[in-house]
Amino acid sequence: MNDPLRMKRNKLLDGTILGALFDLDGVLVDTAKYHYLAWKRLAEELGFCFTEADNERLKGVSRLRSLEILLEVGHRSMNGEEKAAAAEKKNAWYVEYLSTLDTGALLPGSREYLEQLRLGGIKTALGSASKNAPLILERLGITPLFDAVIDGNLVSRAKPDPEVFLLGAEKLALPPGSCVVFEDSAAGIEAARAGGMRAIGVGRPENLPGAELYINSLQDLL
Ligand code: B16
Ligand code: MG
Repeated sequence: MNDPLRMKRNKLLDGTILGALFDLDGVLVDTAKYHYLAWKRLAEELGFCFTEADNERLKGVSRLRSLEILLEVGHRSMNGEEKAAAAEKKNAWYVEYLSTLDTGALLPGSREYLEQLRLGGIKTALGSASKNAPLILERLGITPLFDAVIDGNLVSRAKPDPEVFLLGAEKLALPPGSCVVFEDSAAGIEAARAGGMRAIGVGRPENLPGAELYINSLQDLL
């Protein structure tokens, strides 16, 4: 059958790929809604509205940069100390919301695709900006499906810098050129390419320039 996605999937796992690196939020799990609830609560406390559309700008962005975008939206400013306190407050709320997180938050096909890759001998790593990534993986019961976990605690340069993915490839003991990255943010696709890796966009081509293949979710690759 002439199924273009199936043909691309076969081309993707053509034997040259030895490692797969996954972004977390937006690829494996939908935590954006919890981030949104916590940022909205902070905005309300500061006396302005923060919409879901505004929240789109925070996806894949570091915690501190997210706060700066939120302050831009509300036309507010803070000094460094105030920013640190506000980011900590938001994180405490976010972690509180995560306590309700369960396997239902996994995006379609996440667990199955990770399992399938590992059965096929492909190593897996997480490459996320989130400092809460280990907690989220634990809550979802998918920690054992990763050979390496690189998160916001281990990197100093945010995507589109390739640091997070290069470190992932290094931890997997693989050359970057033998790795593929799954990402839902434009900065993440750019980071993968800058690191010399193949890049698969989870989302629409117009939002994720530079990927070699676009999928709605990992379910498409099963
Ligand atoms: P935290 P990803 C990112 O995760 C989120 O998309 C982004 O909204 C968040 O600000 C960032 O992690 C930092 O998260 O506050 O938990 O350290 O897409 O890189 O997996
Ligand atoms: Mg993401």
